[in-house]
Amino acid sequence: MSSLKTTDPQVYKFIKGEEQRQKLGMELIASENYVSPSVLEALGSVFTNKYSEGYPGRRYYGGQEFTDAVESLAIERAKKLFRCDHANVQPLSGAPANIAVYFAWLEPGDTVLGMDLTHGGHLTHGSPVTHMAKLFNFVRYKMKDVETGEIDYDELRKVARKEKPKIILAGFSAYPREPDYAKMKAIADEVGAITMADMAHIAGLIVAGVLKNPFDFGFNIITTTTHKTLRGPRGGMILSMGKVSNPLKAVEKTVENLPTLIDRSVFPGFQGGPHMNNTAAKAVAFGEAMKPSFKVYARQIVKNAKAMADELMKQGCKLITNGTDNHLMVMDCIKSFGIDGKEVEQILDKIGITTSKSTVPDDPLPPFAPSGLRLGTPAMTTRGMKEKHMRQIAKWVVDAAHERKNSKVLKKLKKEVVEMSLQFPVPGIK
Ligand code: DSN
Repeated sequence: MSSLKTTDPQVYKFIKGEEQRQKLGMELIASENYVSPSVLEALGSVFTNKYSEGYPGRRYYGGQEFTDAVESLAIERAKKLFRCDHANVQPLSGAPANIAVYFAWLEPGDTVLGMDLTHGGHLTHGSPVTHMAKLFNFVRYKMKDVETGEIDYDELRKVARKEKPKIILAGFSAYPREPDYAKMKAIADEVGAITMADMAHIAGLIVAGVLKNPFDFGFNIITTTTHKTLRGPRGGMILSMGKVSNPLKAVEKTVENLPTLIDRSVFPGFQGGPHMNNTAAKAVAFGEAMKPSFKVYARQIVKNAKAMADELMKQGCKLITNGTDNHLMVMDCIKSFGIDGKEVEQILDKIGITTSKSTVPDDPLPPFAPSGLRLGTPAMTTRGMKEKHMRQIAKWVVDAAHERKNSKVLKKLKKEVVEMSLQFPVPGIK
């Protein structure tokens, strides 16, 4: 960064500071990861200079020889990874991807049936604070048993029959188990809804074959972010099944036409020019996810999460659903330590372990200081850590929470965290 260092030392200093933070600390935020140096190079490439409104072969600007090629490559790789008919790689992130789907299929006032936010659903699945909640009617399902994580499919069917949703939405940002996609699809068929899976958190685990692919159960649409377990640049993507046709021509609203409806919803319906440096970086990340080593990585993420969950429970912590089948776990901090998730997050910040507070099912506490804490293993697995390291991290989490008033102990824990972090380099950081 010799140019930046000279021209803008302030920004240079912040980037270097962030590099140090990432290098010396441990990243347990379940939705974060470290991209490869190749993804970073594509992100920092001259593709950032280019406007490419439209789709490959059908753009509103000239000079698209290489942008067309790179977007087509990203699309082909995404389709192969998820085994689907169509991929739109232009959504700027997960929220725009979800919103584009709603606008592709719904009319104002239509109903979507999704998971309750405190049970693991996501803000963009119709939280009352979102703009989407003003336009569409979002209704909810929950877990039947928070001890096992089993979704209440009877209730889901009851609500679906009553509310007649146009979309049944599977997908979560804080749910440690796997849903029964077949049951959801059957209920959707009963009430004439399409099925959408927001797989942002687990996309990497799906393409690696570690978790089930909703398309194998007849789902119509998958939305996802491209960072998180997929380990690409920050961005979004919509995958779908159906007939692919010219996105610049209007089509009838049918299930068969979903790919075209989605394309038209993303552009010109919702977004302007796609970020082509991001598209290039997505193509690189998808290429990486096709390699056999990615399968090994994804399997290790889950092994690590299970080890961390097991150790936390051995140390007396209460986890929602008593464990995990994926990359994340949610700890009830009130039950585990008698303090809320915000406080535990702040204590862990002091020792160099980064986490994110989280609600627990039907949380009586507010979202900014909720009862829970979410932890995940994708990032530390990228750095090469294995089960024994996860157990050690779990012990540090518990020690820090118990010894929160003892600054001497916290200082000692931070030193240990830094020492172990330095043994596991962050890709792209020297
Ligand atoms: N903000 C992401 C997460 O942390 O789960 C989801 O959008």
